[in-house]
Amino acid sequence: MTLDRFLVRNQPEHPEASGELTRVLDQMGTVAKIISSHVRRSSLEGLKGFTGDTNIQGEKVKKLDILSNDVLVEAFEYVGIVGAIVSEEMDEPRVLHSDKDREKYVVLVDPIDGSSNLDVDCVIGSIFSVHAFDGDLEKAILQKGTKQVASGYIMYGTSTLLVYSAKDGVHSFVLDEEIGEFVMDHETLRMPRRGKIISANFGNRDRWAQPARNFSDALIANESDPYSLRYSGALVADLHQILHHGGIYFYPEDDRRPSGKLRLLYECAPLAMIAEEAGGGSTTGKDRVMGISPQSIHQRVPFAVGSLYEIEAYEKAYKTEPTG
Ligand code: AFP
Repeated sequence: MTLDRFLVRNQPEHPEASGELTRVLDQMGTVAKIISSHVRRSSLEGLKGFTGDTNIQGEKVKKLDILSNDVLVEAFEYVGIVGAIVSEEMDEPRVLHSDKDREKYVVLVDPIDGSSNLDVDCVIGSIFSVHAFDGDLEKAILQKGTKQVASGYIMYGTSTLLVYSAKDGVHSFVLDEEIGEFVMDHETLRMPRRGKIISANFGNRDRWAQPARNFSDALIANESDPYSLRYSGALVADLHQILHHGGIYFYPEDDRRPSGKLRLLYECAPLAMIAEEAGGGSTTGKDRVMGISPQSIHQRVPFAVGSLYEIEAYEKAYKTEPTG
């Protein structure tokens, strides 16, 4: 079953069964193939390293970040029904069309997640979220995660995978490079209720908010049923592993970053939706990530995502020791 066939087969199940969401998701598949081919050839094409610029987040921009951003903008300009793109790499939303009758969606993306991994040939990803758009751009962008029409990620690892949900479960496809198609590897991905993986940057442990420290200390102290630490530097890769084996990824607020590091609209909310659709959850510690009303396009939030058991324990740690 290829991605395009699956999208057409499932079309009537989408809330907007006009075929237009199918076009957006199908185009995401094309984007994934193009970026994947650049990733695979990044050493040969001289795509490693920085451009010399700094983005709105204050982070140094990599060549592949920009190239992937351009691929996404061009691809959705072509589709016609996407009114605008919001990207980690662009200060402001990029308006693609102003034909009010045709625009149906806004696409929000992190073109390359974990880009520091690229220079050492480790796993990276792309994250996307699709919002409905009825002509009011700000309203369309600043929507709660619960309002997402679809979301997903692409993982450039040993294989290239595309994982998405259109609120009908989580579907996973692997790129067959010989035929140039995404082929289904899991029709429905379900996350274990409790897992074995703990994924966080423990180098920051002493800076974390106290509840996050208490939570991780308690998990690690459990000698009878120990957790395995897995942290790759690419959220997509860590979440993908947790989807299969269960556990928790967290990037809490710390004394340098009171709102955490990760961006709500194009990192946390789309992956929170994937987790929830797979039977897991996501929280800031205090609030369900999917329920947060965004205030700005590049807003950051503390983020934990994973199996229900670990997410509940994380929230309990915040209730027991509130951060104020
Ligand atoms: P970039 O997308 O800017 O490379 O950051 C990656 C990321 O957002 C997420 O994918 C990682 O889990 C996390 O940041 C890594 O951050 P630290 O290096 O601070 O652990």
